[in-house]
Amino acid sequence: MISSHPSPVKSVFYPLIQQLADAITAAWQQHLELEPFVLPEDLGYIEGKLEGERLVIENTCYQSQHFRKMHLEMAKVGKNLDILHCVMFPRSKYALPMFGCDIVAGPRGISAAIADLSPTNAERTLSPQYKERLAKNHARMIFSEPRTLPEWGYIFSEYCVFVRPTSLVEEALFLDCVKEFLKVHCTQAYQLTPLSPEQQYIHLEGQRNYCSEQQQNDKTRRVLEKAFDEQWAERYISQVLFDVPS
Ligand code: BLA
Repeated sequence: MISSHPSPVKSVFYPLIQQLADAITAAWQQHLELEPFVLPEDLGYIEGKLEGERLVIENTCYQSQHFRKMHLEMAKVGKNLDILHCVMFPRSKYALPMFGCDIVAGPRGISAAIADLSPTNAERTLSPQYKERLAKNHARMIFSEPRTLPEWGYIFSEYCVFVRPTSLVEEALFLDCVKEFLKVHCTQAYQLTPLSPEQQYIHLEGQRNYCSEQQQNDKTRRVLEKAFDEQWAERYISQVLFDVPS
């Protein structure tokens, strides 16, 4: 059973997930001029149910001068799994990296917290302006349980943080990291001038590659397939989570 309609009641999420969601929307509102972005077929609020597990997805989506789509998703799978997923897709007119963040929390705390500003240019590197500001931030990002990226993780930058936070102090440090990424990203956007069509093509290719690699994440797919079905999961991954820009 799948239904999509306006959210009747707001779900209660793992505290760091709620704090991150609030910080992300606050940064967007503070730095950018937001316009609504309408998701395909009203996928704003979704409920699925299979094997007695209820999956609820709450989507928030905007666009702005620099970003084609800014997507924040909060999902609840049964009582045991809370997920935050966020991607900012730049307009190809601007030489901007992709902001991405994913948090997976269970009853025993957070198993995965990842955040990055991932390059989309041919060299797969961030600009010196980003590097300078992110290097300072990265030096503070010391966690007791860093995690190893999967094979497709080459899409991320050297400033990617992928950890299992083991205390409230580490959760707060991760929150701080995401806030800094967003501040750097949103303020840098205003420094840029539009690219030539040839350069735009290169950045678009970079985005396409990012999305097609992210689509290979079996862990995301499995959760969605279990709560809905294979076809629905494929459509949601390729059209909502990581739609490849045309
Ligand atoms: C991992 N993502 C995961 C995991 C789950 C999900 C269950 C495994 C957790 C773990 O290994 O501890 C599930 N994530 C979801 C679901 C959604 C979601 C169901 O977003 C959406 C409904 N993933 C992203 C983004 C990034 C990302 C934007 O969506 C990075 C910027 C990364 N998630 C990511 C990575 C892993 C992961 C790298 C670990 C994959 C691995 O270890 O193989």
